[in-house]
Amino acid sequence: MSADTLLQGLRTGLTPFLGLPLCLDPRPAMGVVLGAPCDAGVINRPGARLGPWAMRAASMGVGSHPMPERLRDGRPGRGHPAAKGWFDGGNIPTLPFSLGEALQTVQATVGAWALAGCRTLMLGGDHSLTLGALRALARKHGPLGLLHLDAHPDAADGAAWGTDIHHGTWLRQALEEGLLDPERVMQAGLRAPRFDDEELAFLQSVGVRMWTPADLRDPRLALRLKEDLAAIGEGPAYLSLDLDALDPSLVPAVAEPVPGGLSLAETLRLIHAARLWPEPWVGADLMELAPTLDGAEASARVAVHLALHLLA
Ligand SMILES: [Mn+2]
Repeated sequence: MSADTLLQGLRTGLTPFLGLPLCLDPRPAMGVVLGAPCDAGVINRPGARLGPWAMRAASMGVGSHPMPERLRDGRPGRGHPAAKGWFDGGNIPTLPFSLGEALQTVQATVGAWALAGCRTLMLGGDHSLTLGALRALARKHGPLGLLHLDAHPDAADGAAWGTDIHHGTWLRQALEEGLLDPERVMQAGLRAPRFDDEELAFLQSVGVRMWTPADLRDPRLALRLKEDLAAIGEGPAYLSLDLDALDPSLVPAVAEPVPGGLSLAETLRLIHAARLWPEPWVGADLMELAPTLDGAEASARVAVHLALHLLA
């Protein structure tokens, strides 16, 4: 399948994500991958509007499903996501100039696919766009659980920049709009230096489960970690990955890299915890890849690797 994908990409010059069949109109299926090419919500280093193209290009011919984590466990491969009913739905037609309009377009597009019964994997785009997807999916499923991997809490008070919505506020918005079940929200990878601690106090006050890299690595907290990860999936849940959760030595091409991040193995362990949930996640995203900052396609390759595990 991956050889076909590579040949098809060479022949056509088109590179749908992982070689999935392209389908621009919502239809009943297992799921759809949607690009979200907007970075109007970025504070410092822009470029994430080009993320969907970079991830599609980096996905050409890499293979269709992950190597089993351990060859000795004898489990067979899980097959190509196309065979399980995944499509590439193209890009959400966000315009680059207005974040408000982009959020409405994301909500409408994700909502239309969700209405057709599809799970959605969004390729960002900056992290503010997650709010549009959550608005769409909470309308269908009710308040969602959220596993949020990020260096930053993304729950700033909008007053600091004079706007309620940017890539550092979407989680607060989602909580205040009732899109999430706060007791089923978990953040992992938090480590960004603080301007103040109001944001952390807010998250603690609503019951969000917060994990720094050091906490994740503390063996005394292993049971607690397992319990928290399980709790997120006790109802419909969303999985949101800011690529800056990973260490910048691995993923430098993000808007706000922060040293001391997660390894690939740590990130995969968190993603794999979702496999133990009673129901598969209803939506997921990979946000903040800014390919203009990438060298040797390294960050985009990591994003594709994570996507393969999300779809496995
Ligand atoms: Mn983020």
